Amino acid sequence: MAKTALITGITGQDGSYLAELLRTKGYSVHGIVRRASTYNTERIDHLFADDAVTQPILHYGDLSDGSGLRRIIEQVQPDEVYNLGAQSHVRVSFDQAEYTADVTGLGVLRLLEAIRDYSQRIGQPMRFYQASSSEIFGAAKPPQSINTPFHPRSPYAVAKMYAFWQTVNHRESYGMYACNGLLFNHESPRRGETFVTRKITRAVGRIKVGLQKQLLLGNLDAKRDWGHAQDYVEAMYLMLQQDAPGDYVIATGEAYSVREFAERAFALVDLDYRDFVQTDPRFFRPAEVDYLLGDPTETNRLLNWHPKIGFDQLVREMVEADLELARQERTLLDANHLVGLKGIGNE
Ligand code: NAP
Ligand code: G4F
Repeated sequence: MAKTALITGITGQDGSYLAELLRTKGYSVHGIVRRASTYNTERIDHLFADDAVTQPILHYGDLSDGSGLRRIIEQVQPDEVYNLGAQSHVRVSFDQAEYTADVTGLGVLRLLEAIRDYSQRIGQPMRFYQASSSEIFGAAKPPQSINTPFHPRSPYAVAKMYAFWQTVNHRESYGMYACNGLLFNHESPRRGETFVTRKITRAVGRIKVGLQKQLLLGNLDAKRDWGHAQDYVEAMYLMLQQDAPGDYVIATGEAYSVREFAERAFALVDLDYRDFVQTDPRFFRPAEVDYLLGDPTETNRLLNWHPKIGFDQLVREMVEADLELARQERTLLDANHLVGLKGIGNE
């Protein structure tokens, strides 16, 4: 029998790659999409070009709407639930702290309780994956492993920490198969354009074709352990295929600064980042996470998971995709079609 998976956040970067992966494994994939005034399925539209049998089935829902989540769980009866939905931007969480706590924190409790009640009622266990984050390590000294104490530094990180412990608590209290994946930063050409890597590679493409003159950034010295989202969704899947549930750190074990990312990205199109990048106080955060470097040794052993795509390949893939996008924008502009910059300006 084919397994059924339900993905919250299917329209996001990770949700789109996970939906692709689960399809290749023969799953029937369902996804929760929040209602917006414009279409927000751009990252998964290609999945609807294929055979109708393998297309994901989408449901309107929202992590702030517990009764809607319960209804979807009862309709879909999934074997596995992947909770990837969140207000996921750290900088924005300082502006929308209460909303972030509601969706990124409480949303997990709503989902866990819906699963608990329905599983108990029909006697069918469901496996649960929580998209936890390296952000909850925050100010903790690197390298961070599963044994490192948490020290969150933003409303987002505090909400993810709450969600982490709710997931552990449902495992310990009710025997649920519930896992936390503490994923370090992972990127791709599908990364949201207001996260720093994509902000850089979008600018590289646009500057190269003459659509942008400079790039304003915040803290260039922050360091992150950057992997590729395609590798990381494989780890999510593996976590739900083990004999027992657990919590896992997913990382590459290598860290680079924002400055190093920018340097390499600009160099790939024969430009010097110092000619274009300027710092702007708008992009600094009230509290910064200076240095995230994961120790994935335990995970490598337990899940036999190893990332395949390294830092250089990641930067190259993102730059190439965004250069192509910028060329398309250039063509549109030359044909008198408007090309607008997105974002509200402090992300
Ligand atoms: P993303 O691209 O920002 O996607 C977030 C998803 O959540 C989108 O589908 C979004 O829908 C959905 N969403 C937002 N608010 C929602 C709500 N109120 N109800 C239901 N869905 C909602 O994030 P990502 O990079 O794929 O990350 C996936 C998950 O992993 C997130 O929980 C994130 O916090 C976590 N995480 C990410 C990283 C990373 O480096 N990427 C690392 C650690 C943890 P729209 O498309 O409509 O906006
Ligand atoms: O790309 P970022 O916005 O990602 P951040 O804050 O590390 O969060 C991401 O990774 C987390 C995992 O650790 C996820 F949980 C979370 O959902 C998200 O996916 O910023 C990375 C670094 C920060 O130190 C930031 O201060 O880049 C620095 N930075 C410098 N200038 C900038 C900018 N970040 C952004 N977004 N924009 C800038 O102009």
